[in-house]
Amino acid sequence: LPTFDPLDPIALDAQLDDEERLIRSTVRQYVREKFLPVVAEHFEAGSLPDGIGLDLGQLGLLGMHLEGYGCAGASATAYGLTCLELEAGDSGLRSFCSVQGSLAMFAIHRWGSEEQKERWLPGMAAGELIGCFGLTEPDAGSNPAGMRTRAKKTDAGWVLNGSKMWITNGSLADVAVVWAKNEDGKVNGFLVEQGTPGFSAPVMHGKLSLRASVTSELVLDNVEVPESSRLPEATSLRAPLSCLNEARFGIVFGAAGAARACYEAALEYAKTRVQFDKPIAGFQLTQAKLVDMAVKVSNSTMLALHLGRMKDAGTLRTEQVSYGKYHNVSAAIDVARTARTILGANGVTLEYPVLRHANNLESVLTYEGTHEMHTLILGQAITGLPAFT
Ligand code: TGC
Ligand code: FAD
Repeated sequence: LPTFDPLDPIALDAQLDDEERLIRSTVRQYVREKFLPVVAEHFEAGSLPDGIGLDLGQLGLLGMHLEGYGCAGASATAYGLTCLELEAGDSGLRSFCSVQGSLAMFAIHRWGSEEQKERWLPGMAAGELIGCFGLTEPDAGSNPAGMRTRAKKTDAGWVLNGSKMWITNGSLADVAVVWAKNEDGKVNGFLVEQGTPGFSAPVMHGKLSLRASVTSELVLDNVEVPESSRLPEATSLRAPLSCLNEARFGIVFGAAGAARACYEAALEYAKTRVQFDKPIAGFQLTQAKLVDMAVKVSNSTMLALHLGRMKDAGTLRTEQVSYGKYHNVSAAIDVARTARTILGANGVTLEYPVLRHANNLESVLTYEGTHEMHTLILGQAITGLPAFT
């Protein structure tokens, strides 16, 4: 029999094919060599390392699950494993990749015109152009149907008015995918280029979570855009919600990565930290914590792989993506907080990754549909009774 691996107790690695292992190892190496040495200083400063977009573009990770237009055309599972490894680095790094590939690029790829795809996607896949996705507003978070941003048709095109909040990569973006209601109350999507008069993207400060990520407002004050900037295939809320589905899928894997990083840090620490003349890993209470973490990490990874296989087979439903986010983000928060206790006082510092991950995961619990929204999506699927209002 193969030997027991404490970092992979139910041998999930054997479930991956050679190509998946190669992508996984490439991303893991990038994160370990290039990103982890600098993440703490960026988390402290509230910034993102320069050149992240180009690095991820060179590795072929941006929009990697999309076909054509310079995208890699990889499997959903390979994309998921990429998210897992990126988020083992930091949720902010995975968020960068999710927003670029699953939200902004997917929106253009799925709902855009041929001209829009050719104009934007190759540069975005290369990381030379950055995108963001503006759905949430100050008064419309969980309920995007309540958005106030408006698009008014004119002879020359459209005029956009409103504001978006909590937009990842907003101030970095060359193009913002902005969702707005037209005069018929239907949701349309618009590609708003940086520098368009009346459009600004001020950075939001003061986050205690996802600090190694840029979060911005989007302000639209009589922004005039041509008809050619409207995503022609997007005619209802279904369009932005379909993009969320893609990003939520990546989070299912990503959360398992953050949890794995915390478990690994706690196991390593517990084996070397001596108190009462023996390593703290030798105490029953510590072992109970380590086992709980190992089981949660492995179960989350197994669930993510299962959903990845379903997505590749074309059978994955939106409720099942909610199931994954519901389980894996909660499990990751439990693991991160338990890991924090094992590291004692060291656990509250940036020397170790555990509190950084625990804090990040508070955002992950809230964005891409709060834990409560996914509870209600599953509640409706299970009972047939909607309980949103
Ligand atoms: P509802 O009537 O249920 O649906 C409207 C239309 O959309 C379709 N639909 C979906 N399609 C694809 N994927 C999904 N997940 C979908 N959910 C719904 C639905 O079939 C319907 O289609 P059609 O053709 O019949 O019109 O809409 P509702 O207004 O009742 O809303 C339901 C609810 C509450 C589940 C939805 O509003 C929701 O998911 N709210 C949460 C909002 C949210 O997740 N926001 C995230 C913003 S982006 C972000 O957070 C980025 S974080 C950065 C990062 O990812 O790293
Ligand atoms: P609210 O919707 O006001 O919810 C507040 C609380 O009420 C939550 O606990 C919620 O679950 C609960 N609640 C609401 N309705 C119900 C109900 N019917 N039943 C029970 N409980 C309910 N958005 C984007 O569009 N693009 C981005 O790139 C983006 N990036 C983000 C990055 C970060 C770091 C963060 C923190 C957020 C980001 N968001 C982004 C916004 C995110 O999607 C929203 O914060 C999220 O959808 C929740 O909206 P809200 O914060 O307005 O909370």
